Amino acid sequence: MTTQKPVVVVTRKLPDMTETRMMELFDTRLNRDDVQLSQSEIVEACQRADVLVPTVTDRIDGSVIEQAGSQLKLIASFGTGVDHIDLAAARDKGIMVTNTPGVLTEDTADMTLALMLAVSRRVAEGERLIRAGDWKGWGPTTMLGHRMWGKRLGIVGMGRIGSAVARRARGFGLSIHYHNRRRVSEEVEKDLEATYWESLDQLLAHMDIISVNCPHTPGTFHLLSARRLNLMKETAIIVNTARGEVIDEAELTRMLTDNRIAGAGLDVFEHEPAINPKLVGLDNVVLLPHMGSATIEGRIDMGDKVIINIKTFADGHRPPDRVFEAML
Ligand code: 8YV
Repeated sequence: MTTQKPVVVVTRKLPDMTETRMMELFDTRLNRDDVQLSQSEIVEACQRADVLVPTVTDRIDGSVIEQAGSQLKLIASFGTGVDHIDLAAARDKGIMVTNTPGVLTEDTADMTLALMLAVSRRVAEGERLIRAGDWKGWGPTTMLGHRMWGKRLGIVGMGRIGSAVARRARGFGLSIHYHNRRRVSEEVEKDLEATYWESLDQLLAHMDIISVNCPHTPGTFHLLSARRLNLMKETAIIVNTARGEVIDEAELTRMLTDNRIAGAGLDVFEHEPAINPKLVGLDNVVLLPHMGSATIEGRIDMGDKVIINIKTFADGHRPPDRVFEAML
């Protein structure tokens, strides 16, 4: 570090409590207006910061890292996903990267279940009907959705969030199936009453609900490719609270339009904040603006994690949430 108190540049407005503590501990530069930084402003921030605190909305690519000043030693990201950061470039330049895992698990799992329910039981559609003034009253065959109880849930990515989804889903009477790069321990499988499917193709072909809960990495980009999506049952629904890039969104949109799949609940998109206009016109889709982890409690916990990571680093210790080690 170049100064006693590290220069910490925060790219977005964080909770007041987090910002106040950061101002006390560090030489902190805030973005009070919350206007998203341009690429050149991000580069400029990297030229004066000892520590950069970006979010998912900032693209910290190879070019940004290359132009960063030699004083930049830590990127303490506010969020769990790190697909907005060129990790290899950061590592090559000796810049440590930390994130905020664990504290948004339960909130994201809650939102996953909310989307499953919303799509299965047509919650958003019913709400739209009332607001449009079109509700003519109860009818025995109107607004019929599908029962969740007794159906098969296929979780793609059985990490922290996938497991939290499984725990909740048991309570809704779903049987739990999963695919993961590595099979989880027998103990965890037993605890979650989860069945492992080595073949993702087979999992997709046999489930009623698919939940995407894996991170976006070069290896999971379009993991749910056009070919794989087309293996799903026509009656199946898919929910994504992970990253839009994991699904071939164009093909998913075509399938939803042609009723080759029953519905989708999407909290994340391939080209955020742009949304495929065709998705917006579909009734069998519930769309949310990337709010899976958006709780006040979660954001404060994320802020605490960022502060701990910076403080331990500034004090010459190894911050707890080092991304490179976690990836090994
Ligand atoms: C966060 C997320 O809100 O942490 C993540 O990976 O996707 C979000 O839920 C966002 O990343 C904040 O930067």
